[in-house]
Amino acid sequence: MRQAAEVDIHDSKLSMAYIYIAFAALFLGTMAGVVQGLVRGGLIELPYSISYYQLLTAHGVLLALVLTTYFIYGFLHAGMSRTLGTMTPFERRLGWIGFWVLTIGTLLSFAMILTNDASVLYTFYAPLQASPLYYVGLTLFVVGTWIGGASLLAHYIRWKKQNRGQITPLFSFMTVGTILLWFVASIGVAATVLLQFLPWSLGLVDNINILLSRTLFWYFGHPLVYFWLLPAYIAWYVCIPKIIGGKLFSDSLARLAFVLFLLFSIPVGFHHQLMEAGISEFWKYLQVVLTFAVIVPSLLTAFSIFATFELAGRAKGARGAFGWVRKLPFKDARFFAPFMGMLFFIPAGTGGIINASNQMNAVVHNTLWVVGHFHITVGSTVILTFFGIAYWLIPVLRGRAFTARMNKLAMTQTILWTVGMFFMSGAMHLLGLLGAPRRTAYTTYQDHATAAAWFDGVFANQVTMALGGVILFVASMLMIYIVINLAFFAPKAHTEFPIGEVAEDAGETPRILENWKLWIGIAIALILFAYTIPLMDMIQNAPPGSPPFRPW
Ligand code: HEM
Ligand SMILES: [Cu+2]
Repeated sequence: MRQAAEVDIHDSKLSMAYIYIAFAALFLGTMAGVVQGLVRGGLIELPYSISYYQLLTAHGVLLALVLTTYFIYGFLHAGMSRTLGTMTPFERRLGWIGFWVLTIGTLLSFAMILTNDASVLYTFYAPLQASPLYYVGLTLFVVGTWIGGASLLAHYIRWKKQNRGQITPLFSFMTVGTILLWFVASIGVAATVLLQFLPWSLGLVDNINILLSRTLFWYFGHPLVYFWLLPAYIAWYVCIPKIIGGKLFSDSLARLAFVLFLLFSIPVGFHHQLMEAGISEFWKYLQVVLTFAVIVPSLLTAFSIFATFELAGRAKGARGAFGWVRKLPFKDARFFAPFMGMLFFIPAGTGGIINASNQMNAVVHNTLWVVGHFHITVGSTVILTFFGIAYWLIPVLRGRAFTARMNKLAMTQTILWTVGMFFMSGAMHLLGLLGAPRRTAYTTYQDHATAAAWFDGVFANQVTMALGGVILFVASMLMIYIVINLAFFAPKAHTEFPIGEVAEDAGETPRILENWKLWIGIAIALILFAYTIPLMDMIQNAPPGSPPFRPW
C-alpha cells in the first residue's frame, strides 16, 4: 500500500523550487571560491576580463545570500507543511509569489555582477557604487523574502485559529521565531537600500552618509547570521533526535533559546563596527555586552543537544560516563554531517567571542582571520547541517530513497568538506594573525618580508589555503552529484520527514513562551535602547557625505 506523502505534493513543489536554486548557487559559488583561493595562492592568474572583486562579489552573494536564503525557505515551507498540515491555495500562492519576486531580484543583481556593474562585494559598502539595477535587485530580494515569510506566518495564524489552546509544534514555533527575526532585521537593509543607495545611484542626491549606511547594514548583518543559524538549530532540536532514535531533552528549553536569540541578536550590530570612527565608546560597549548575552542561548543549545544525545545512548543501554557516544549513528550521513557541523561550532563560537572583544578585534579586523571565522560558522556549521537536511528532505519531497550508496558518498562528502575546511580555514585564521588582509588578490607588496612570510609556513601559507579550497571544491561537486541523484534518479520510495518527540519526563511548556507580541515588544525596546541615540547622532551631526567611487 502507498503511504500518504509526508509533505503535500503541491507544497513539495514549492520547496523543491527553492532547493534547486540553492544548489545551483552552491555550484557556481564554490567554483568562484576555488578560483579565488588559487589566485591568492599565486597558483593561477585571472583572465584580464574578470576582476578578483567581481569574482569575490559573486562568491559572497551566491553562497552567503542566495544559497542560504533559498535553502532556508525550502526547508521551512516543507517543515510547516509537515507539522501544521497542507497549505491553503492562498498560502501556497503567496509562497510562489515570494519565490518569484525573490528570484527576479536575484537574477537582476546577479546579471549586474556578471556585467561588472556591481563589484561592490556582498556587503556593498558605500562609497563603492553599483548600478542602480543592483540595488533594485536587492530590494526585490528582500521583498520576496517578506512575501514568502508572510505565507509562512499566514499558515501559522490559520493553524492557531483552528487549534485553539494547543501548543504549536516545535518546528513551527521555531519557524515563526526565525521569520520574525528576519522581518525585524531586514528593515535595516531595506531602509539603507531604498532611502540611501537607490537615490544616490540614480543621481538624485550627490552624496551618501557612509556611517549611517554601514550602521543600517550591520543592524541587519548580524541578525542575518542568526537567520542562517536558526534553521540549522531547528534541525538539531527537532529532526536530529528522531534520526538518532532518541527524544528531545526539553521542549521549553528549546523554545526559550529561540526567544533569547530573537532578543539578543539584533541590538548588537556595532560589534562589526568596533574600528569605525564616529560611534562613541559607550554605545559600542553597550552593544558588546548585549552581544555576549547571546552566549546564554548558545550554551543552552549545546547543553540541550548533548543531553538529547546522552539520553538516546542510555536508552540504548550505554553505560559509564561516555558510553553513549558510541551509540550515536556516526555512519548515517543524516547525522554525521550535522554532527561535524556542531564540532566546527566549538572553535567558531570561540572565534566569535574574540571578534566581538574590542581589543582583540583590533588584531583581527579585516584580516583573513575573519574569512576563516565565517567559513567555519556559516560555511561549515550551517552548510554541513543543510547538507545533512538535504539527504532526507530531497527524498521526502521527491518521493525517493536515500540509498546506502548515496549515504556512502555523503559520508565521503562530509569528510572531504571537513578536511578541506580544516586546511583552508585553519590557514586563514593563522594568516590573519600574521596580518594577511582579507579581500585582496595575489600580491607580494613589492616583495615585503611580512607578505613573503605568508607563503613560508607549512600551515600558515596561502598555498595551504588554496589546497584546502581545492578539496572543498571536490566536496562541493560531490554534493551536487548527490543532490541530482536524490532529486531525479534515486529509486521511488516513501521517506520519512524526521520530527522528534519530547522526552516523557520533560516538564510542561509554559504558555508565555509563545507570546510573540511580548517578545517582539521586548526586542523592539532593546533595539530602540541600543540604537536611537547613536542613529540620531549620525543623522544630526552628519558630515557632508561622500560622492560615489567606482575603482574597478
Ligand atoms: C569550495 C568552497 C569554498 C571555497 C574554496 C571558498 C573560498 C573563499 C576564499 C578564497 C575567499 C576570499 C578571501 C578573500 O580574498 O578575502 C572567500 C570569501 C568568502 N566566502 Fe568562501 N569559500 C567556499 C565556500 C563558502 C561557503 C559555503 C560560504 C557561505 C555559505 C562562503 C562565504 C564566503 C563569504 C561571505 C566570503 C567573503 C566575501 C567578501 O569578502 O566579500 N564561502 N571564500
Ligand atoms: Cu555579528
